[in-house]
Amino acid sequence: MNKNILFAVIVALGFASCADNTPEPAPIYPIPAPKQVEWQQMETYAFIHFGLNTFNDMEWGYGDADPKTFNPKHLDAKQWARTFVEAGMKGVIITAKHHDGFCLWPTELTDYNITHSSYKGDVVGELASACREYGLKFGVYLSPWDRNRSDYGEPSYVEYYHAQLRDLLTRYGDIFEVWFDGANGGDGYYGGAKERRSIDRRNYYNFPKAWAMVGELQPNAICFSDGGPGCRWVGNESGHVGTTNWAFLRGAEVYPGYPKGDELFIGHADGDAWIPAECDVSIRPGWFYHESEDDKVKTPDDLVDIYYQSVGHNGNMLLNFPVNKEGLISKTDSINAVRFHQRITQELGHNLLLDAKVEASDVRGKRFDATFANDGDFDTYWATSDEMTTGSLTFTFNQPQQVSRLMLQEYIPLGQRVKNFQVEYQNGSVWVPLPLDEETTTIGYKRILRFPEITSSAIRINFTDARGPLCISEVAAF
Ligand code: FUL
Repeated sequence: MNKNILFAVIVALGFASCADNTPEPAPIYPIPAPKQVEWQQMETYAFIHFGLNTFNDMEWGYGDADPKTFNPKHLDAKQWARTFVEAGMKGVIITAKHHDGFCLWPTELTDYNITHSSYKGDVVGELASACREYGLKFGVYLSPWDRNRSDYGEPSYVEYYHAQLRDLLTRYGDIFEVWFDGANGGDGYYGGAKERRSIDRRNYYNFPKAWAMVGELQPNAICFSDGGPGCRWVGNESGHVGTTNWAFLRGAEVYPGYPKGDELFIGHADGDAWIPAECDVSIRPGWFYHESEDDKVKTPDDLVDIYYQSVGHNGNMLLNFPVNKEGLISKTDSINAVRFHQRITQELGHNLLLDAKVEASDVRGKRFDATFANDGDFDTYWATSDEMTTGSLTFTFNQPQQVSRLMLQEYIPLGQRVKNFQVEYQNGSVWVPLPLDEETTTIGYKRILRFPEITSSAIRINFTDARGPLCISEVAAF
C-alpha cells in the first residue's frame, strides 16, 4: 500500500472509532417550548409599578382619581433602563394599566388615559424605546380587574379588555411577557356606581382567547398568570419559591385567582404542562411609590437572599421598582439594586470547576461524556444510559479550593428529571456531606446551594432519584 493511502486509511479508522451515534435521551414530558427556555435564561428582570396611585399615595386606586394628578415633572424612561442594565436585569414589565383602570398609553379605547393627565407623552412607548436602545426585553401588565369601567362585570367589558390587549400588542414592537394579574377585589368606582362587583374569575375574562391573541400577535411572548400558560405565580409576593420546585402544573386545574398558593410554590410533580415559576417582589414594601417608604428599601443583602431563593431555586426573579413622583427610580433603590448585582457577580464570578477533572459513574456515550457537565456550556450535557436513573459526578481540583456555592443545571429541553441528590466533599481522606441547611430535591434549569466555606480537593454529587436517565448541563463551584 502506498504511504498516502495508508495514511488515509488510518485517518478514516480514527474517525470511525471517534464517531458516536449514541441517541439523545428521549424527552420526559412535559418539556418547555424553546421560548420558555429562553425566558428562563433571563433569570432576573424588572417590574415597574407607576400610575395614578403614585400621585395619590395608593396601592389599589378606586378608579376615580383625577387623571390630572398624574404629573411626573422629570420622567426619564432611559434612567430606568440604565438602572436595570447596571443591575444585571434582562428586561422590564410595566403596569400599562393597574386595577384603577388608568392607561399609561394614549389609547382611544377609554378617556381614562395619559392624554388627559398633566403629562404629555406615552410612558409605555417611552419605556419600549428605551428598552430597544439599552438592549432590554419589554413586557406589559394589563390588569383584568378595572375599577373605573362602568361596564365591569358585563360581556362588553371583556371585549374592551381584549381590545386593549390588542392595542398594546400591536403598538410597541416585540413583547417578551404579558402579565395577567389574579387580583379581583370587588369594590370600585365603576363609572360612578361605587359598589361591590364579583365576577367568575375562572371564566369571565375569556383568558384562553386573550392567550391565543398573544400567541398570534406576539408568538415569542410568555403569558404569566397564577396558572400560566407561559409561567406561573409562586403563591407569595416575597420573591421566593420552594427548594423543591417543579416547572410543571396539572394545566387544566390552575386558573387566574387559584386559591392554593402552596401548590404553586412547589409545582405539581405529576403535572402535564410546563409552567415554570416567576417570583415577583418589590424592592420596597409597596408596589407603588410612597414617600413614607423611602427608608424601607430592601438592602443589597436582602436582594441577594431573594436571588438565591428564586433564581437559585429554579425560578425567575421579577424585581419591582416603584417609580417616584418625579418619574424616576429613587437613588437608594437604584444603588441597592446595582450593589446586589455586583455582589452576585462577585460571588458567582469564578467557576472553580472549569479546570477540575471529572469522573462519572456511568456515561451514555462519548457525545454525553462527563466533561460536558463542567465545560461552561448549557447546550452540552452529561447523560446516563436509558436504564440509569441514578449516578454520580466526582470533580477533583488540581489543588484544594475554598468553596461556598455550588450551581447545578439540568438540560431542561429534555424535561426536568432529578428528584433527589446529595453533595459530599473530601475532607482529608474522608467524604463528608456538604454543610447545607436546605433540602436537595429538585434542580431544574438552575439550583444554587449556599453554604459556609469549605476547603476541599474534591466534590461529589450523588443523584439518588430521577424521572429517567440523568441529563446534567452544568455543575459549577464558587
Ligand atoms: C397583585 C396586585 O394586586 C398588586 O397591586 C401588584 O400589582 C402585584 C404585582 O400583583 O396581584
